[in-house]
Amino acid sequence: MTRPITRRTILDTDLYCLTAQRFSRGRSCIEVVRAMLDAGVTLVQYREKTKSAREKYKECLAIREMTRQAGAAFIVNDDVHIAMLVNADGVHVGQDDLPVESVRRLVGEDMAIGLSTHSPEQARAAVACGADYIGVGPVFRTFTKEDVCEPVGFTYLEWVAANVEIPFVAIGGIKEHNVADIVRRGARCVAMVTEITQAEDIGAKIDAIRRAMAEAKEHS
Ligand code: TZP
Ligand code: MG
Repeated sequence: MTRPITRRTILDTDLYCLTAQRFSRGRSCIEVVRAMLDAGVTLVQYREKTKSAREKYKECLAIREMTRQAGAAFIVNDDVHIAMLVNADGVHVGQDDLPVESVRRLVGEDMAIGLSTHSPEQARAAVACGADYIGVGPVFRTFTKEDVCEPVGFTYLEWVAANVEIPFVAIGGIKEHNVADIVRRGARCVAMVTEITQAEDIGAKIDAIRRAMAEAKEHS
């Protein structure tokens, strides 16, 4: 399935899938991305915290090609230079990474910039500094991310849904069994790491998550 991929539309999808090779049952992140794309996922982020720059670059080149062929968007976490070198559609940064204004000076006007946020103050600042979308989380407790802050819960998510005019994605501890709660609180796009990378059958897991999301949307 192809869709227009621009700074404005990059989050126009239900599921935002991230890589995490160390939580992938011994599969490479490339194999996992293959399964995600085969299941129809149209937004993938490369997030590999412990690999060398050379390895990350090599894998991002491969995933760029795979996502291009699938018509899916590709976002690189943290590494602005790798995002630029592989012609990614976006780069995602956190509160301790390079400021969005500086990233914008590097990547130019076409690449989307996502920023992780954990509070209304950070959300307001993200909009003011020109982020194209924000991450909202961790909604639930997660053990996937190191040095993660306390869960922000539904309060911040609902505040964002009601008050923030740029697209947002909910993240952190989201699973098939709780994704409906996230959708009912106003999230259209949901990001998951381990629920998908650790699934035995990635395609079946993605189908089940999407069904749960569609059902929750219908009833809210
Ligand atoms: N940012 C906030 S929570 C998180 C990131 C990257 C990790 C989410 O991982 P999981 O396995 O979906 O809880
Ligand atoms: Mg970061």
